[in-house]
Amino acid sequence: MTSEGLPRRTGGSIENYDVIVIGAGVSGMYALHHLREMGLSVRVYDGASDIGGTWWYNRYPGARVDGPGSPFYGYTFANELMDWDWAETQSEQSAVLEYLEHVADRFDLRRDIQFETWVEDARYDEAAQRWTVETSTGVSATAQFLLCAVGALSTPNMPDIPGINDFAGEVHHTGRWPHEPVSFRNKRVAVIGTGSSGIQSIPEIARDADHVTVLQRTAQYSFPAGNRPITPEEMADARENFDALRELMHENGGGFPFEPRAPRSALDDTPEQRRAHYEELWQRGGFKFFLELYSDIAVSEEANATLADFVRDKIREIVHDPATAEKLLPEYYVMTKRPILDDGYYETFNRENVTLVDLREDPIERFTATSVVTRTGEHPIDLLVLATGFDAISGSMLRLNPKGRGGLSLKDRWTDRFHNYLGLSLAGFPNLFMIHGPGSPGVFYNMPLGAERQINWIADFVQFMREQRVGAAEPKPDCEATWGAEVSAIADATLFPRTDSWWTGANIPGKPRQFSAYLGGTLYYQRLADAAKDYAGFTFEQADRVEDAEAP
Ligand code: NA7
Repeated sequence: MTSEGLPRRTGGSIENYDVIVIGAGVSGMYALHHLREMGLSVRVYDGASDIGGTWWYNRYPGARVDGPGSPFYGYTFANELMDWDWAETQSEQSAVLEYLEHVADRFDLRRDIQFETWVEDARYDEAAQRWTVETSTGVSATAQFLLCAVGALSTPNMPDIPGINDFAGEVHHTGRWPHEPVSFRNKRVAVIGTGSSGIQSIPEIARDADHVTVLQRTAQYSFPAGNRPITPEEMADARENFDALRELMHENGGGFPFEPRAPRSALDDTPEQRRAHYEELWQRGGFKFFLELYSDIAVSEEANATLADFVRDKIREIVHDPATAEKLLPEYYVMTKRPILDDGYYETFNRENVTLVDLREDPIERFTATSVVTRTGEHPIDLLVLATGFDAISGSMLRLNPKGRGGLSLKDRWTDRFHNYLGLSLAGFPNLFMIHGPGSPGVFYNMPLGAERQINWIADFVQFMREQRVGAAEPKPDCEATWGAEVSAIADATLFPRTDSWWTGANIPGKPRQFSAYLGGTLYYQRLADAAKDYAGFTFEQADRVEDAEAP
């Protein structure tokens, strides 16, 4: 197949493609490669200056892979990419970015990516059966398909605190970290936020800064990252057995190369056995902690309390000052906010130069040019770190705000909940696909692998549409409703929706409160396979305008 016969450029400013991909992160890069291999013309736009998405932006000190360890956080589509040498299990940001640069070079991706180009508008043209995008550089482009690889964690959440814009010192959001080094030396630093980004960066900042004030709204459960060098033997083994490991990853509910474990309740063990089990996992550290846990931690309040108590005891044990330890004790159901991996987070509060402010009892009142003022006093600071997270999962799609049939905007469609089908398509928005959007496993799955699997499905669907000379396809509203009910039913059987988190949208004022990830593990991929048998969940319009001589 080739482009649809329309000129690639008309009048110098309108370009026409088969597929427009928004985002050149892990997902967008693979989408470009795979769709281009199919013979489609593809154009990728990204606001950043180079590839990498989340790994391009999140350069804060301590930023590391905190999901599946290397070498299994990466692409699986080409065995040769396993030749890459990973140094550590929890690779640092620069190592992941280097790997992605290598992938971009190896598959010559950059020639079809336009960087420093923000897609400002995306509109569906019903008559043409095509999407038109307008970009910040003045270039407009059209394509039959719009693939939104806009990132599940890429729209920063900027706190709205009185006087914050009056603060005269440096201000950096962890998700928009400067490329030039940030020096903390001889500086008094305040960090707002104790999610993964805050907890990864605070120990690093504290090593250099004169003083660090940690402004904590919610005390967190954090677990040892267990980072260590990867041995040459481990790399050799992973390379040799990658075909089998990939299969294991497909069979595992989280996309990891681990054998499925027989379910075992925390309540079947004695308190001593449980403690020994938790202690062993704690000492080993890493994401495997969560995968080797009892199977009912996230569903039974009683089982949950056993792990929560264990971590609270650890905090009391590690932190010397009892008053500080008390403030650090989390109260929510453990695991119901994104589990955090750290390297010496709680220990950092034993340093002389670190102060913890519990914002629940001592809230921020305002910023001045030189300080942050809380109810009980003023903290003079030189530099402010916003580790305040993201408008996650649905946020980047809402910021793009595509306009579908009849000009309906996504913002107007997603007022009550994040309607979607299979976590990748939207009724009223034909030929538009999302990667890691609401309704998909997204952040609950090994993300590069999840992206590959969604993109492979979308690519097969595109192929099917072109073979059938279909111009437009969109999901049926009743299939969206059934999908939404399934996503919610699975989540409601767990403790996850009971906690305020970015998984539920609770971190962004005014967002629909909905647990938006699909928690069914491998069932998701079964559902995708079933849907692709006859694509009965979609309505189709024949191609009226697509004049592709070579299309079947
Ligand atoms: P998170 O996990 O959303 O953490 C953000 C933190 O910032 C969290 O502690 C929030 O407290 C806090 N926050 C947000 N807004 C405010 C305001 N206005 N005042 C005080 N505190 C605030 O984002 P991360 O970047 O750490 O991690 C995102 C994911 O990236 C991570 O899970 C990995 O998957 C990679 P809250 O808990 O909401 O009370």
